Amino acid sequence: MSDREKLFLLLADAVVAMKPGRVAELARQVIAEGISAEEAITRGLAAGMRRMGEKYAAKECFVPEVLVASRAMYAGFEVLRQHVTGGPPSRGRVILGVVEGDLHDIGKNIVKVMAQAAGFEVVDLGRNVKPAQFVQAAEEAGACVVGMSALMTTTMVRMGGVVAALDKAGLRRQVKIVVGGAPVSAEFSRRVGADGYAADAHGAVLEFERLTRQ
Ligand code: B1M
Repeated sequence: MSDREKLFLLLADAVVAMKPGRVAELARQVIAEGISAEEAITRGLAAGMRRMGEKYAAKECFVPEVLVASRAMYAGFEVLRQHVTGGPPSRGRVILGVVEGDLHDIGKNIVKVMAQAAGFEVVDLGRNVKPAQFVQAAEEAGACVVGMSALMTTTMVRMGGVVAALDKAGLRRQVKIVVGGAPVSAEFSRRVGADGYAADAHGAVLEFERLTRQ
């Protein structure tokens, strides 16, 4: 295993161990060693959070621990986000939000940082976002992409409503729609009429790039 791979693993381990100080220290080491901040976010911080999610699903930990781990992840984020290399000045505006009824925003926040790193301007609507808010933001910002996140099977169904609202507002031609979040799949994205889907934050940015190139 190379030194950088080891560092990514240590970062993920420190997130799982819920140690913000250690995560921040390792993030500073990433920068000092000239390693890509984007890669450290995806393969270190996000990987650690994914492991926490799996531990939770296996009943090896509880929600408070997942939240403390997310605080550790954000400690690393704060260090790394200043070092993510931007793409060209602006590749366009992306509206991001977690759909109505859903308060899970950790994954969406990772997508946000990765999109900003790639040169997109992000308008972050936060969580529990109603269809009308997506429409208003897309109109006001002249957005090229609307990205939606959902973490629950009960809320992912709201994505179709947002697609319909954008359509009704006459924005569907100019705005590409990308969906994601743990229960969402490529098949589901097609069913709700989205243009793109990604399983992780890196994939989300690739989708934004693909769809804005067309
Ligand atoms: Co809750 N929760 N939660 N939760 N929570 C889940 C999602 C759940 C699967 C746990 C379980 O039961 N096994 C379950 C949903 C079940 C279902 O589908 N129906 C669940 C539930 C039921 C609930 C409550 C109802 C619990 C209750 O109160 N009884 C409640 C609902 C609140 C609400 O939303 N209305 C609730 C509350 C919470 C907390 C507030 C305590 C907290 C959220 C804190 C926060 O986000 N600020 C929380 C947490 C932490 C979780 C788990 C443990 C972890 C989620 C997470 O952050 N993962 C989760 C269990 C699990 O995942 N196994 C669970 C890490 C994150 C980095 O991954 O968000 O998937 P993720 O993001 C990834 C990809 O999905 C992708 O990229 C990201 C980074 O690579 N991605 C995109 C995400 N968005 C994207 C958008 C894109 C593209 C890719 O394009 C635009």
